Amino acid sequence: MRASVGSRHLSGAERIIPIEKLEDTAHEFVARALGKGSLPDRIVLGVDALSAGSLIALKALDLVTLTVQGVSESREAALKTLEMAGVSEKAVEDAMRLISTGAALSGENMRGAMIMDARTGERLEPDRERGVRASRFDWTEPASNRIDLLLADAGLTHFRTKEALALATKVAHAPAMVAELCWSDDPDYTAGYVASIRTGYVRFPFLKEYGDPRGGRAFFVNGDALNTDALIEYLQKAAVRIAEAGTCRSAGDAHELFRLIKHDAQADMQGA
Ligand code: WAQ
Ligand code: MG
Repeated sequence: MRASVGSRHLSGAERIIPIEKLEDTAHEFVARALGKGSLPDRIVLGVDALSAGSLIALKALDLVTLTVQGVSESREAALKTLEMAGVSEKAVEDAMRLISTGAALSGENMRGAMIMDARTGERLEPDRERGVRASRFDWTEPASNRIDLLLADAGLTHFRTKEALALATKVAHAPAMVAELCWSDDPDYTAGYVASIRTGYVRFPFLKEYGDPRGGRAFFVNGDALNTDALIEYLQKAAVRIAEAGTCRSAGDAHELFRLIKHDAQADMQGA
């Protein structure tokens, strides 16, 4: 669903559902489009059939929140987390600079993500104004109910957290993906995250200052293994359902954070 007034985007949403839920979901989406304050003058509902065999089932990344308030301390810990995932310091610095100043060619926020070489920081997305948008991901109903409980226990009840965790889980499993860095472009929403298979979803409540309208996403990739067309096809078109929740924990300082995610990465390697 996409709702707009003139050329201004008002709201949008997407689900992957069994066909029995189609009428209810269409109803819910129209209600959502009408409930956003300003009245849309255009609502677009699109429905695509997906064959059951094409659905990819994934387990959600484990989530850890670093509960510190300082932006520079959080960005420093985000840098170290990205380094643990295999991203170079230069690539992280380039990404943070671009996201905090407007990564689009025009100097605005992008609607989608940058694709960056994890070693050199070189930008690889074909459209540097819009970026690449990940779509076609959703929770199965049991996993959705389970993650709602776990997130609520952790005090994380904002819809953005659940949605970002699903997006990050899909993105982390993309071909040639190394890690992702994100923070919101909403001036009131200061949280951001680093995500990768190795580190899980590492959440930072203050990755930018309150009131800052800049935000964005960087997908860091292994340039040697990259097939850009295959990557973009996966991000935009592969239908991913998160069928199992991961854990939700918190760390009081960076040392505890790195201990937790290092321990997890080693346990995964031994389990593999
Ligand atoms: N695919 C790729 N990039 C996207 C997408 C997408 N589907 N949607 C947004 N972006 C990019 C775009 O550059 C936006 O400016 C930027 O990401 C931020 O988007 O509590 O709310 O929707 O743990 O503002 C992260 C922390 C919140 C969540 C992310 O992003 C938490 C958020 P927003
Ligand atoms: Mg936003």
